[in-house]
Amino acid sequence: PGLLQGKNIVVMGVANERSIAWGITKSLHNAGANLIFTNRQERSYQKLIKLLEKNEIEPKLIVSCDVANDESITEAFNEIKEKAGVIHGLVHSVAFANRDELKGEYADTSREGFLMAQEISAYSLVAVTKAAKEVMTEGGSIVTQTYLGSERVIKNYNVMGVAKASLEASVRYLAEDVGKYGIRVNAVSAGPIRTLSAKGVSGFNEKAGIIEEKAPLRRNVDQDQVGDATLFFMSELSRGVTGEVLHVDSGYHIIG
Ligand code: 0WD
Repeated sequence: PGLLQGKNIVVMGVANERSIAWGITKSLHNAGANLIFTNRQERSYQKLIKLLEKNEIEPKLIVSCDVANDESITEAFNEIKEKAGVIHGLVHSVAFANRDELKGEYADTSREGFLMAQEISAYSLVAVTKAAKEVMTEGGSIVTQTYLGSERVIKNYNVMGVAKASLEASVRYLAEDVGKYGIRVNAVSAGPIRTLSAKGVSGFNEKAGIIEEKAPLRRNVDQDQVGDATLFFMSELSRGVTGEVLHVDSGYHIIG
């Protein structure tokens, strides 16, 4: 049997075939998990239905959830509780910042843009952890997606880098809060991957090129590699690990 046989896992953030959450979906499905999906937009819902059909993945449940809205989060997790009873994992793969704040100088960030990036990209993990822990009555694992721009100044990443720093600090505080219930909280810090969201950050090609040149492995990572690292965090193989940020970036973060 697979590592996640009989486990109910919620995946948030499949927008299309390129989404990191889609690579994660394939890894978790291959390990035998029952998958529950949430998405924000009707457009993503239609894409998800087609992707699942094409890949012969039977979802346990699909619910709509806008992480900017407390009511939407409450409704989504109530429906999950009602229809699935218990969940054992949650994948948070959601972020947002205005495109015009992902270029130029960080010092030009607007108050509104700063708050929006924090709300959707960092506070959302806090809000969904609070809701998910009520349904994780047998213990569980929560995994979010972050990026090196939280630790270092990476050109154009700006307000999102600061939101990711907040997200990673939240991983540590949340890990302490829910550890007593047998729930672990970790993050995967992926190298640059060409997705819908990545298109919003100026100079993507440049970033990917630097990885091929400078990272120890001399190649970029893909959604499947992030998927397998997330599978590790979801499974009992990582039972001794919480509050951690694991770099899946061909080793780029160790290079000065
Ligand atoms: O290079 C990259 N692509 C990296 C991405 C490197 C390292 C980390 N990451 C992170 C991102 O910052 C994000 O946290 O991975 C996560 C997933 O990003 P992605 O796969 O690159 O992006 P994408 O395919 O655009 O998915 C982002 C999802 C979309 O899903 P839906 O179902 O809503 O279309 O985040 C969603 C976005 O729409 N999203 C929201 N979901 C719920 N409520 C919201 C919201 N308010 N806002 C955005």
